[in-house]
Amino acid sequence: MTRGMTSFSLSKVFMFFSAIFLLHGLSPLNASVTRNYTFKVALQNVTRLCHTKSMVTVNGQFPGPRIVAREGDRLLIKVINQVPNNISIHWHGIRQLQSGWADGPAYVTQCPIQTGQSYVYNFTIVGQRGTLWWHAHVSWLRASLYGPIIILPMLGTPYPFVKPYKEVPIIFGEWFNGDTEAIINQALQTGGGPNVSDAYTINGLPGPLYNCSAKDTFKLKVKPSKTYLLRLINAALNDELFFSIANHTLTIIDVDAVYVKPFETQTLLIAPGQTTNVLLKTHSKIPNATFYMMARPYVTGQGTFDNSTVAGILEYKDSHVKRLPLFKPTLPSLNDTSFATNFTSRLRSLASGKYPANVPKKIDKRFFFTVGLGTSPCDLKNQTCQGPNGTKFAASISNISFIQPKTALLQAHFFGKSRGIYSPNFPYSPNWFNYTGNPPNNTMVTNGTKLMVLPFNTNVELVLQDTSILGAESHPFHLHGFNFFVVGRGFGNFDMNKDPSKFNLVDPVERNTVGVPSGGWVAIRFLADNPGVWFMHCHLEIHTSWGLKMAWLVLDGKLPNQKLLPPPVDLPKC
Ligand SMILES: *[C@@H]1O[C@H](CO)[C@@H](O)[C@H](O)[C@H]1NC(C)=O
Ligand SMILES: *[C@@H]1O[C@H](CO)[C@@H](O)[C@H](O)[C@H]1NC(C)=O
Ligand SMILES: *[C@@H]1O[C@H](CO)[C@@H](O)[C@H](O)[C@H]1NC(C)=O
Ligand SMILES: *[C@@H]1O[C@H](CO)[C@@H](O)[C@H](O)[C@H]1NC(C)=O
Ligand SMILES: *[C@@H]1O[C@H](CO)[C@@H](O)[C@H](O)[C@H]1NC(C)=O
Ligand SMILES: *[C@@H]1O[C@H](CO)[C@@H](O)[C@H](O)[C@H]1NC(C)=O
Ligand SMILES: *[C@@H]1O[C@H](CO)[C@@H](O)[C@H](O)[C@H]1NC(C)=O
Ligand SMILES: *[C@@H]1O[C@H](CO)[C@@H](O)[C@H](O)[C@H]1NC(C)=O
Ligand SMILES: *[C@@H]1O[C@H](CO)[C@@H](O)[C@H](O)[C@H]1NC(C)=O
Ligand SMILES: *[C@@H]1O[C@H](CO)[C@@H](O)[C@H](O)[C@H]1NC(C)=O
Ligand SMILES: *[C@@H]1O[C@H](CO)[C@@H](O)[C@H](O)[C@H]1NC(C)=O
Ligand SMILES: *[C@@H]1O[C@H](CO)[C@@H](O)[C@H](O)[C@H]1NC(C)=O
Ligand SMILES: [Cu+2]
Repeated sequence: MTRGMTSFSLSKVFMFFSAIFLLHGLSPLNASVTRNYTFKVALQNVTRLCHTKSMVTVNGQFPGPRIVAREGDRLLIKVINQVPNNISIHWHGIRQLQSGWADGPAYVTQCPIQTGQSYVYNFTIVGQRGTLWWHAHVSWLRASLYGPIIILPMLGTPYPFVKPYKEVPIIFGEWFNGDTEAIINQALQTGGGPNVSDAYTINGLPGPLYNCSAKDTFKLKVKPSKTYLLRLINAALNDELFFSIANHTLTIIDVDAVYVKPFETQTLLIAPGQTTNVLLKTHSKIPNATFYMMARPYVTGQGTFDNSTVAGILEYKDSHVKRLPLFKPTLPSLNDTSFATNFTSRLRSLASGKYPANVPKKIDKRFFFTVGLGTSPCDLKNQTCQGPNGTKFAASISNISFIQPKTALLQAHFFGKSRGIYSPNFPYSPNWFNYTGNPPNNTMVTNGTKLMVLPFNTNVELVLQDTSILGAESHPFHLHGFNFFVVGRGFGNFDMNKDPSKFNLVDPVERNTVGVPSGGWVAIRFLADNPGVWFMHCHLEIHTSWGLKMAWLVLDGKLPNQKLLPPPVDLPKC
């Protein structure tokens, strides 16, 4: 069965937008089947804010098609590259147990799919239910190549909350009037910060608060006294977002495809890479009003950013009055760290008998990594670079800015050809300095392609410490191949004598992307039970581009089901 809408023209895509994004009658999906999708990566002209540009899309759709599956299903997704760019797709948050070849980050688990070539991503969904998403994982192509992955519980397994009347994916993105590949290439060449986006989008639509955009507004038409499940995804390149719907309360029930203890809030925070499922209970009487849903960024860094606001409209069907008053939500200020801290601290695993929180209790290896921005020397011949003091911006983990290899790390590992590709010596911790104190004199980073090697089934504790070298900043950190438990977080420098006693080992939130607090630290734990090479990076795309990334190499276990399988025959070549 091939889903997707390859034959639709784009105008039809717009017309049917709200229709295709309402998930009607999903319950007939069978249990544990193989679901086949075809993703044709092709150029498509798309117009927003009165700017038309040729964009890289999947099946001509922007945002891309949604994948709908049940826990336990196998997915076979054939990606066919019909654009000039190299392509690879990452299935963000999917565990990829024993299927590391299907994870997708370019030059980490695979060489990219070249023009005219194809690759079948082949993996099963194990022990996850909720919302994840897929996106390109090469250069900045995820600006337009992204879409939802909707994972329903196994057939006959109910949600641990009221059955929703309807389910609606809401995917946030960033629209640039310019070509994002040109923007990142120029930034990397000059060493300066990249141009910021021109709009945020909800399901690809910027909405009425931008010039020339009112017709491109996401509308959610609801009935009274119903519960809607909104599946929120932040696919923005570089911005964490606050989100709120006027006059409506949201109940958070799942993040990153793991159930959480439900709690109510007017506003939520969602970082790039994160997903959040919320219940929206509509008013019992049809209100004579319409309501904006709005999102705008949460920003802690020093650089310029897109401070605009995207809006969609929540409207009740069959409202009596024609011209209805419109209510707007109140969003936190752009730098409201106290809201961010408060909201984040309320996220707790459901930790029930059926959905336990299997937090590693006995730790085998402890790591302490710093994360943050720095500088590298200018390599322009006649000009000064546009980073701080004529340098280039760089970013690093433990002062090592990652150099992308020319072939995939996983292949190099599997075939025993790591020499000259990577070295297995990522440090356990960096040299000490006052991470969040006055910046050190030397802001220059080192660089390399270093991996941290873990024996199979290592219980890992990792503290990620933000630095203030070029100013403190929140970094949404994403680990491939695993979920982790967020056992602790705090501000200032992590104190290894005092802070661990405050760790939550009972019901910490389990997820795949976590914000390292601005000027603070976060402690995570995971069990390294998945053999392969697993990328870990900041999900602010510009920080990844500047080198804020590294990879773990998890070795095979002894049993047959603990080993990385040989690569598929169609694995792309570099
Ligand atoms: C999907 O493809 C696989 C392998 O090509 C095939 O065995 C299976 O029947 C297909 N499933 C559907 C639902 O078409
Ligand atoms: C996009 O627009 C350009 C200029 O009008 C046109 O040449 C091209 O064929 C269009 N591409 C697609 C995929 O429709
Ligand atoms: C998908 O992977 C499974 C497990 O390795 C394998 O048995 C199956 O043949 C693969 N399917 C395709 C179409 O490659
Ligand atoms: C929406 O909220 C505003 C401010 O809190 C309030 O004044 C207004 O009456 C509410 N409107 C509806 C229709 O609930
Ligand atoms: C909305 O307006 C209609 C007609 O004016 C009225 O009958 C209805 O009670 C109003 N609803 C609310 C919630 O005020
Ligand atoms: C957004 O930034 C622009 C340019 O820096 C500034 O003029 C404007 O006031 C800002 N808007 C908001 C809502 O902060
Ligand atoms: C947040 O920004 C406002 C101005 O928009 C400023 O007055 C305030 O000091 C800032 N707060 C923090 C914590 O940076
Ligand atoms: C945190 O949020 C809760 C619930 O909204 C609120 O009651 C509490 O006052 C907040 N605390 C802080 C420090 O903002
Ligand atoms: C650098 O400057 C020299 C002399 O002005 C010029 O000949 C050369 O082309 C310049 N090189 C670059 C890379 O701009
Ligand atoms: C840039 O130079 C100024 C003045 O020399 C200095 O105060 C500042 O720390 C430097 N910044 C960086 C990032 O090196
Ligand atoms: C680190 O810097 C902070 C802020 O300047 C300061 O309060 C703290 O005492 C310093 N810590 C150490 C161990 O030097
Ligand atoms: C940093 O530079 C300042 C001023 O030049 C100097 O006083 C200080 O000793 C330097 N610190 C280190 C650690 O080199
Ligand atoms: Cu970052």
